[in-house]
Amino acid sequence: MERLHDFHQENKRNDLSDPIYNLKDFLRDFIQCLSLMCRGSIQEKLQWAFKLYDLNGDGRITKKELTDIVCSVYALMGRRSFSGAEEKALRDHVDKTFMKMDINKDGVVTMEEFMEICSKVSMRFPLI
Ligand SMILES: [Ca+2]
Ligand SMILES: [Ca+2]
Repeated sequence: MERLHDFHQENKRNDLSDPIYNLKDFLRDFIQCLSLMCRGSIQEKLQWAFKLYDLNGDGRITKKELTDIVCSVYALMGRRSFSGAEEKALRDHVDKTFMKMDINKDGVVTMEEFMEICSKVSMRFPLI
């Protein structure tokens, strides 16, 4: 599992245009991570997912980190700008999602809260 986190952290640091971290290295690491994801337990996969959201690696997900991830997903889908109404709807959605995830309402989502919420969701929508 640490290897998955290391991969994520490395990709945050490495610019893929950097010749030191070339395509061959990237593909090797990516394939290793896919392999681990396929073999890992549900708990390991959720821990890895938490670390993806925890952008600064401090063990807590903030609303800004969740917002940044959602915006990154939209950017990957080709959406880089939003109308005022779309941006408000997006922020409202992030706010509601974050409020559900932040069980003790202290302004951050811990690994424990993340795991608890994900387990409730997976009970409603069982993973095959
Ligand atoms: Ca964080
Ligand atoms: Ca919390």
